[in-house]
Amino acid sequence: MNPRIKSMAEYEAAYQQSVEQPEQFWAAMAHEFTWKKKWDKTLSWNFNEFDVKWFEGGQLNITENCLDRHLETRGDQTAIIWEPNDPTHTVRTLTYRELHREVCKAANMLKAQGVQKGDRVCIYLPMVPEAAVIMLACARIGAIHSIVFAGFSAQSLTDRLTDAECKIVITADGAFRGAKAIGLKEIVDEALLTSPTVTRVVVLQHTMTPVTMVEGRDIWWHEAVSTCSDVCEATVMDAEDMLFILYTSGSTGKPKGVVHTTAGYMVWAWYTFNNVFQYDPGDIYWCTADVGWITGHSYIVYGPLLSGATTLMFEGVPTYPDAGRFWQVIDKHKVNIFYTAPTAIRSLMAQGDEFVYPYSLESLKTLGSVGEPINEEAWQWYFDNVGKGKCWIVDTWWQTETGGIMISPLAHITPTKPTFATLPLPGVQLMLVDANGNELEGNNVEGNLCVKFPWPGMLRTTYGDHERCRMNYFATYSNLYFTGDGCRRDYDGYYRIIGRVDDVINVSGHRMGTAEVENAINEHPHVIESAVVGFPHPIKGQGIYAYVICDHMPDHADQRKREILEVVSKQIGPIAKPDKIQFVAGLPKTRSGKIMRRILRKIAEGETGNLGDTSTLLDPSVVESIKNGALS
Ligand code: 7RM
Repeated sequence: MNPRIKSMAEYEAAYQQSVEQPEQFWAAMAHEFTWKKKWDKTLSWNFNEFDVKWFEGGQLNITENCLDRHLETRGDQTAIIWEPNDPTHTVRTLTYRELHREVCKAANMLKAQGVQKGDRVCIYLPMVPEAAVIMLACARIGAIHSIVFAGFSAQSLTDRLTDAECKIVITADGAFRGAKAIGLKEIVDEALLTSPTVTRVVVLQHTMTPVTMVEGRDIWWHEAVSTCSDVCEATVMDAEDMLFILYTSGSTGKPKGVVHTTAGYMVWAWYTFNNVFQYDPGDIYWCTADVGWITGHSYIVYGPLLSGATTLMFEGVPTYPDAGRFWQVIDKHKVNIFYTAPTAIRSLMAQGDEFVYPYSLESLKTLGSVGEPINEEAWQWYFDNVGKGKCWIVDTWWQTETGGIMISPLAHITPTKPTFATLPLPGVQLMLVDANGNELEGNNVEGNLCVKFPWPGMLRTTYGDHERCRMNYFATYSNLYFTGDGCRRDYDGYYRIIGRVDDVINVSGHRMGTAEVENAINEHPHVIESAVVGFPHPIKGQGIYAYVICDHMPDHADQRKREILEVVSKQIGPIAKPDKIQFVAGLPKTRSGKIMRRILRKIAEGETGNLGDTSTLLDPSVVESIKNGALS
């Protein structure tokens, strides 16, 4: 079977084979790679205990497949193009050969700092090529990277460092974001006051922001690598050895560390990248995500490099120096494939078409969307104004846990329909179920989205707590992976993702647990209790609406609101700041003490009439008073 699908007939054949003979299908794909030793058993699995292994007994190193494998054929081809925050600053490029050298140097640097196979390395960096270099350097020596998005607060960083027991943090003096420079090292210093496992900090010089270096703990990247050799043999890894941890929010508690392992993730990132985007040699590919999110892992770094692609990394923001920045970068680098999030599309659409018109955008062939449902208006604007009516739009549905794209059109192959992620990729066996777990068969049905068979890129556990992982994903419905999303299958059998059905909200494509935000708000000394829900937001997709009970109704409500925003920023990061805060005297609770979020959601949506059944409430009168004080 040729790994690259070229027509709908080939898609159908590949899909069918992937269901009927999954092991043969994925074994054929895995043979495309360089292995130290081929695997003994392609797949073993059990969803109820949750134990999944792909390519067991196989040995390899993913960086040999990202780098060494390409040296002979495309060593001088550009691997990474880096576009800085400031358009007047110099672009950097790294060929595959140069990237290979940088990775080997950084790998030797990590070794020299005492990092060993299996150790966890935290990466807290801006969008610079060194972020990709250090990820691959970790993988080169079998260390497990845990990237923390550089917009998260010191407290969030501490939580993640502690959970993964990281030994070392790789950071920078600062990060440029539009007109601002953010002091990253300062945030790391604060986080390390309460992160006992970290004994070393490597600091990349980037913004030239002055920093304090702690004697015996902190070292400069450029000094540490200066003496390192650019030759580093790749450590032999087992197929199921951990490749990375990435923290993501769920409906309860603190974010959990989703674990991906080596071979399955590799095959999935590569297979999905190739087929969804239909990447052709020479194409310039740009994904606007940050490497701190799974999209950055799979579709800025691993997927493209495994495929020998040229991947563009952008340090800046869509609106700096103005709202034409994305389009200017596309023309400047002749980008062929562009992958971004609906929230970015909506915010640029709101700025007016005059920011798009000056640019030709004629290099574009394919446009991608990811992170949240794309509404029809945004889809159409993207198609008409960015794609000029001639580009394919691939609306890609997937999750941190899935490792890579699961439902998506194949560019220039699958007929698209606005707002539909369309069809599952080969290897993805979906099932829609009702609340009781009964399968919804046939078309024109809507229910909870599950997957009934393992795919190579799926998570293997959540770090340090396998039972939590099993409970989260495999206990809701027997023998199924539950995604947490609601989904409709239409008359054509096409899938449309509706959104989360659990207590997770999606704000500008950022996943957040309502409990996480509530816990942050509750840190304010005058807050007694809070309840957080999402509400429809024209740009962000969902906004955050917080109902807050204080010890006394605050006299200076605006002041108190500002304090709460400050607390949330400190606990999680600015992305978690509520859009609306309503002070309330009580929350609608059932007799067993559960907050009825359904009611709060309706009020946040602006619903003033029917709120459904409130008869099970302990005190139905609180609903009236919340309704009266609702913020429009
Ligand atoms: C890749 C990523 C996952 C959640 C997921 C959905 C939502 C993602 C789409 C989408 C509708 C899409 N990973 N989601 N892609 N909803 N259409 N194309 O975003 O772990 O951060 O979030 O995002 O709710 O469960 S994530």
